[in-house]
Amino acid sequence: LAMVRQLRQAHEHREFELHFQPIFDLARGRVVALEALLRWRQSDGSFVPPAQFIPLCEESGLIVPIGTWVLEESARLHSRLAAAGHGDVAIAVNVSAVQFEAGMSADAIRRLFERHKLPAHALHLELTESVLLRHPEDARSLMGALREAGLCLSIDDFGTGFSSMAYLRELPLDHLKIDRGFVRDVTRDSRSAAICRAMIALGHGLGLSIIAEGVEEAGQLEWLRAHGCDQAQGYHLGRPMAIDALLASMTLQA
Ligand code: G
Ligand code: G
Ligand code: MN
Ligand code: NA
Repeated sequence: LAMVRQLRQAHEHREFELHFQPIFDLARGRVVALEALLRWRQSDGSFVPPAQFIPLCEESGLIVPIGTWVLEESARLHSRLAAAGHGDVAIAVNVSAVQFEAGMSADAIRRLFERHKLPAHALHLELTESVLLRHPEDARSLMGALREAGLCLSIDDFGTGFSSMAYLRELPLDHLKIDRGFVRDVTRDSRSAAICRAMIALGHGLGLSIIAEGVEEAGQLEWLRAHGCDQAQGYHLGRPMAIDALLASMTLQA
């Protein structure tokens, strides 16, 4: 496929970059994490969105070396954050199922933390439900080992896949991310509100902190804060940005 060849070249020629979206703690009103989002830069300066190339990276296996690069780059940027006085801000990295199964090991993560002198919890992994369901026993033992190596683990897009209460009970997790589809109508639709309330209660009952995605309106933010949601991200709070722009905005806030 021509597109796969282009993607391999893009990786070799370092045409991928990471943008970062802030995640806010709602009680303290400050940035506690940045979600790293892969972007493919074109020669005219525009970006191809991930929805258009990540599925192909997964099918071709290219997501494994690209994902390794994303982790390395995130670790490097965490050191920059620390140097700018924001070492307590974590970087959250998306990991797809193929990459989790073929490209992740606790040893590699331990070496990454050592190489970059990262403090524990400097990096979060965002896993989707598909990661957990294909080989639940393997997933559970790898997650335990990764967590011991210093990572925090989140379930991404919670509620959109084949959610199972069994895996929530069994798996070592730190955060649950409420999918933006439930947040969108939370102030207008009693069913969305019921689901968000239930997810917050469920997560808290299991000792997890809850992150709401896709907050686009002040009213959604107020609802989430009033209902005990811990953290939030979305266009209302901050768009994904290149690291230099983001560091400048964080410095202005401080
Ligand atoms: O940035 P955007 O909303 O267009 O991202 C679309 C999708 O691409 C999201 O589901 C996100 O999780 C995924 N994605 C973004 N960056 C990465 C990455 O570095 N690795 C993987 N595996 N998925 C990513
Ligand atoms: O699947 P995942 O949750 O990783 O997807 C993250 C994607 O959501 C990113 O590509 C980001 O661009 C997008 N995103 C972030 N905030 C918002 C928002 O407020 N509204 C919408 N529609 N998308 C958002
Ligand atoms: Mn995510
Ligand atoms: Na999500």
